[in-house]
Amino acid sequence: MITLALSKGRIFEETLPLLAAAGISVLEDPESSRKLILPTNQADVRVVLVRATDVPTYVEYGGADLGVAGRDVLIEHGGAGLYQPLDLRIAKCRMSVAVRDDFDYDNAVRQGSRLRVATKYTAIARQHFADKGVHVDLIKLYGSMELAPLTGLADAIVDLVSTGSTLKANRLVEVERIMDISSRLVVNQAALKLKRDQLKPLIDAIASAIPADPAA
Ligand code: PRT
Ligand code: MG
Repeated sequence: MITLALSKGRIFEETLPLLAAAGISVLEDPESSRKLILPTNQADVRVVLVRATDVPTYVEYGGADLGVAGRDVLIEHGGAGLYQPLDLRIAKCRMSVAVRDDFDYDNAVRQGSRLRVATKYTAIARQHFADKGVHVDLIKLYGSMELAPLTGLADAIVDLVSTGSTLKANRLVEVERIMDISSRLVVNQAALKLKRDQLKPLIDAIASAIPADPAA
C-alpha cells in the first residue's frame, strides 16, 4: 500500500491533475466526504487528509509514504528525514513583509528601530531579518496575521501573498518579498528504499506532468 498525504483545499485541488498523469484518480471529494482516508482507483494507493502543516510530520514518521507540502511549511518544519525530489510548481505564492499603508517601513529600518513583527512563519522571518541586520521582536500567531498591524499588536507581518487582495482589503502594503513559494513532493526516505518499485514510477509520472515554468 502507498499512502499519500495531502491537505484539503488548494494543494488537494492542484495535485489532482498530477495524480491523473500517473493514472490515479481519488474516488471521493474531501469537501463533501467526512472521511480522512480516501480510496483511489488503484487498490494499492490511498490518500490521507491532514492539516497542511502536518504533512511533513506524517511523511517524516512514515504515517504516509509521500506527501505534498508548501516550501513555507517545509522550511518551518526543518525538512529533517524528508527526501524532496520535485518542485511541483503548484499552490504558488510569495512570502512577504507587509505593513500598514501609513507606516514608513524604510525609515524605521534606516533608523535601526526595533520592529515588532507578527507571523506564523517564525523561522523564515527570523532568518530574513537577521540577514538584513534588523532587530525584531517576533510575535507568533496562528492565524489572521493581517489584523496585527491594524490593532497595534505589531509594526509588520510576514505572511503569504498570492493576489494581494487580502492585504489591500486591510489597508496593508507589501514592502519586501522574502521568497517565492510553491509546493514540493516529499518522500519518506525509508519508504523510498523499501517500496522503490512502486514509488519510483509514481514519482516519475508526477514529474512528467509538472506545469511548465513560465520564466524558463
Ligand atoms: O488553512 P489551514 O489553517 O488549514 O492551513 P494552511 O493555511 O496552512 O493551508 P492552506 O491550504 O490554506 O495552504 C496550503 C499551502 O498553500 C500553503 O502552505 C502555501 O504554500 C500555499 N499557498 C498558496 C497559500 C496561498 N497561496 C495563500 N494565498 N497559503 C495561504 N494563502 C493565504 C495567505 O496566508 C493570506 O491569508 O491567502 C491569503 C492571501 O491571499 P491573497 O490572494 O489575498 O493575496
Ligand atoms: Mg489557509
